Amino acid sequence: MILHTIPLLSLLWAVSGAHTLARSECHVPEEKQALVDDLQDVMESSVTPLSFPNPSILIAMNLAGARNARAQKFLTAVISSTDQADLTIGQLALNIMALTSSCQDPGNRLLNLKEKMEDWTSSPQDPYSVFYGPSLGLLALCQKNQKGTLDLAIKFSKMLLATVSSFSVDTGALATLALTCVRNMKDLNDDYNQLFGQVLTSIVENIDGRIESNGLIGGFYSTGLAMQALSVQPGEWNCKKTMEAVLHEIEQNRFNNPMSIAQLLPSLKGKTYLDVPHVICSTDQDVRETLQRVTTHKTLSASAYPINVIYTINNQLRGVEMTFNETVTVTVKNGSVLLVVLEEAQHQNPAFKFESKMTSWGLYITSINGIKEVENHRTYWQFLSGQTPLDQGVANYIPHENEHITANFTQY
Ligand code: B12
Repeated sequence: MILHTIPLLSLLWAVSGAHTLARSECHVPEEKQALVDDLQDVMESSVTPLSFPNPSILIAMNLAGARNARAQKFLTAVISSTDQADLTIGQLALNIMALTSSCQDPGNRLLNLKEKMEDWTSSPQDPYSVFYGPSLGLLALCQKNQKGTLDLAIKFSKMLLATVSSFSVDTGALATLALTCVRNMKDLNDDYNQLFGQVLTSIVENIDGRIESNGLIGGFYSTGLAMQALSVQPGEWNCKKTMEAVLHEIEQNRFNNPMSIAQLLPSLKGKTYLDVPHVICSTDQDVRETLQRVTTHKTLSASAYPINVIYTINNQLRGVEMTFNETVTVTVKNGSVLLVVLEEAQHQNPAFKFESKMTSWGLYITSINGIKEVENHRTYWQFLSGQTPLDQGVANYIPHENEHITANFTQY
C-alpha cells in the first residue's frame, strides 16, 4: 500500500505544480542540523512558569517534535486552562491550533471564535495587518471543519480584495495558509474556487515580489511564515536559496527571541501550519526527553566599556498642547539592549517615562511621557534608527555607539 502511495503522491504534487521541485532539495543539511536543534532548545527552554504562555511555541514544538517533553506537557496544560474571555480573534485561533497540535479538544473555544469572526469586519482603508488575526481565525476554523467556514472565507476574501493599504508579508503568508485550507475543502463549487484562487494568486505574487536577492523574504522575521506560504502554493521559488540565507542568519544569532524561532522552526522542519491537525501525539510511555545539548549559543553579554546613544521621543500627533520633541544622550554598556537606554533616559528625565506590556514577542512599549497608544485610533510608539524603523523590539535590539534612536508616536 505504502509503495503505491508514494508515486501517487508525487504525481499529485507534480500535477498541482506546487513548489515541490524546489522543496525536495530544500532541507537543512546534515551538518547544520545541530544549529536547528540548538534553536529549538532555546525556544523550548523559554517555557517556564513565569514566562508568557505562548501558543505559537507549542505549535512549533509539536510540528517539529518536542525535544523537551516536560515543557510540551506544561505548556499544553497552561494553554488548556487559559481564560478565553479577553482573547482576540488571533489569540483564540492560536490557542485552538496549539491545543489541536497537542491532540487536545479545544472545546467551546471554536464556537467562541466563530462568533467573533462573524462579528468581525474591516474597511478598505484599514492597514493590511488587520487581516493577520482573522487569517489565523479562518485557518483554525477551517482545520476543525467548523460549519460556516465557507461563508466566513467568502466575507474575508471580499474584504481582502477591497483593501487599498500596502501589503504585509507576514499577513499575506497567513492569509495564504488560511485560503489554501479553505480551497482544499470538500465540494467547493467553481465560483468559490475561482474567488479564492484569485485572492491567492494576488497574495502569492506580492510575496514573490518581496523575495530579496539574498533569498530572504520580506526581511529576517517574515521569512519563516513566507516559506510556509510559498511551499503550499504553485509557482517558481528557490527554496534552497532561502533556506541557506535563513541558516546563515541563525549563525549570526539573529533568532534569539523565542517567538521568532517559533515562527521559523516549522519551515526548517519542512512543516507548515496546515500540518497542525495531522500531528501524531505520542502516548505517555513514548514521551522521551531528548538530551539537550550543552549549547554553544552565543549570548551577547554586555561588555564593560560604555557607549553613548542619542534618544529622541516625538509626539506631533496627539493633543496640540501636548506635542513634544525631546532628546537625551544616555550612556550604557556596549551590548545593552534598547530597553536599558529607555530605562536610563527615564532615570535622567521624567519626560522619558514609559509603560510596557508583555506579549508573545516580549516587552511592547504602550506609552511614553503619558501618551498612550489607542488601538481604535491605530496609534502606537514606533522605534526608528535614524529614519529606518527597527525590525526588533526594545528588549532585543542592541544599539551601537552614537546611534540615534527615535520613538515616534504615529499611526499604522
Ligand atoms: C500587527 C503588528 C503590529 C501592530 C500591533 C498592534 C495591533 N493591535 O495590531 C503595530 C503596527 C502597532 C506593531 C508595532 C511594532 N512591531 Co509589529 N507586528 C504586527 C504583526 C504583523 C502581527 C501581530 C499580531 O497581530 N499577532 C497575532 C496575535 C494573535 O498575537 P499577539 O501576541 O496577541 O500580538 C500582539 C503582539 O504581536 C504585539 N506586537 C506587535 N508587534 C510587536 C513587536 C514587538 C517587538 C513586540 C514586543 C510586540 C509586538 O501586538 C500584537 C497585538 O496586540 C507581526 C507579524 C508577526 N509575524 O508576528 C509584526 C511584528 C511582531 N512586529 C514587529 C516589529 C519589529 C514591530 C515594532 C518594533 C516596529 C517598530 N519599528 O517600531 C513595533 C513595536 C514597537 C513598540 N511599541 O514596542 C516584528 C517583530 C520582529 C522581532 N524580531 O522582534 C514583526 C514580527 C514584523 C516583522 N516581520 O518584522 N506591530
